[in-house]
Parts: sequence; C-alpha cells; structure tokens
Amino acid sequence: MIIKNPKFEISAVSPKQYPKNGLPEIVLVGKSNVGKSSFINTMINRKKLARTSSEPGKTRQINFYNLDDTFYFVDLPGYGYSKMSKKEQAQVGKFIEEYLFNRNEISLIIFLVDIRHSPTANDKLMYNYIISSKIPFVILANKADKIAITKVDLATKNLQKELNPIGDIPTYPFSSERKIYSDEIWNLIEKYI
Ligand SMILES: Nc1nc2c(ncn2[C@@H]2O[C@H](COP(=O)(O)OP(=O)(O)O)[C@@H](O)[C@H]2O)c(=O)[nH]1
Ligand SMILES: [Mg+2]
Repeated sequence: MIIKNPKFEISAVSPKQYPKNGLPEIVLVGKSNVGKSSFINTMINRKKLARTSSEPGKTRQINFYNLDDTFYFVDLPGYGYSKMSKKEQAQVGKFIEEYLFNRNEISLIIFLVDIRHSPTANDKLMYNYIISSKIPFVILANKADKIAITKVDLATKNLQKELNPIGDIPTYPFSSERKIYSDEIWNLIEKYI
C-alpha cells in the first residue's frame, strides 16, 4: 500500500474527541517503549510523524493518524510504565478499556511484544482482554533486529507459545530498524481495512 499523505489528526483525551467519519482503525497495543509509535513511522516511511521516545510512558492520550482518508493508525497509551503512579496507571487502563470495548471502527489490533523477553504479566492481561473483546488481532514480536537473524523465527514461535498456546493468533516478527518485515504486515492490514 502506498500512503501519500499521512496526517496526525488528533490526540484524544476523551471519547468525545474521537474521529466521527467512520474510517476503519488499526490499533497499536503494547507496553510502554515496546515500539508502537516507531511501528507507525516505519510503516508509513516517516521518521517523526508519530512521537517516539526513549523515555517510556509519555503517551497518555489516544493518537489518531489519518492515512489518506482510508484508515487510521491509532496509537494507544502504553501500559506497565512503573514510574506512573498506581492511580495514573488505573486511569490509563480505564481509558484503553473504554476505547477497545466501545469503538466499532476497530478493524484490527496489532499487539506488540518484545521479541527478547517472555511476555510480562501485563502483556498476558492485555492478551486475555483482547481475546475477550473478539476483535481480530495479530501479535508482533518486535525489535527483531536486537537478536541474531537466525534466532528470529524460533523466538517468535516461543513468544506465541507463551501467549497463545493454541496457536490460532497469527504471530510475526517485526522490526522498525529492518524493513524486511513490513510487507507481510501491510498485506494483512489491507485485508482488514
Ligand atoms: N532496535 C529497535 N529499537 C526500537 C524498535 N522499535 C522501537 N525502538 C526503540 O524503542 C524506543 C521506544 O519506541 P517507541 O516507538 O517510542 O515505543 P512506544 O512507547 O511503544 O510508542 C525508542 O527508543 C525506539 O527507537 C525496533 O524495532 N528496534
Ligand atoms: Mg509511543
């Protein structure tokens, strides 16, 4: 898919601000710092459209990126940011929940986990939560460039086994540094929008 004019549309702090044009939404979910914003930038070939940070936990809003008036990438706040107070974490959790459970426009959830580590307790909670929402989703084992290329397939399979032992949720490696993984993901996105 060729995206001509990707635009940041709105940083929503409440559901009233969500776009009202009914375009399909592809949603990025995952813990803080796993690479959600970088994923968006990589897929649309812009270095800085989505704000990335080496300092985790900066995003508390739901950011909508309009791709040629065809669909949105939706960048959700990350969870599991330990420097956020319990109260703030709970507020962010509620905001995410409210969005995921009430938003009919969601076409696909892209769930990012770190290829180098076992899923965290919060990853497992989020996984169960997404399953219960019945929204189509895929798992991406991100930061694949951080391990030897010969180990990528096995690490991806192992992550899938831990999160999704039945093996019915498509799981792919991904890396924002290595473009080799993005074509397959574009094919998938096109299928869902
Ligand atoms: N090596 C590597 N670093 C990545 C990758 N994706 C994101 N990062 C880095 O991880 C940090 C957090 O990324 P960001 O996209 O802001 O994560 P977010 O909090 O999930 O939105 C930044 O320093 C990124 O440059 C990746 O695929 N490979
Ligand atoms: Mg981010």
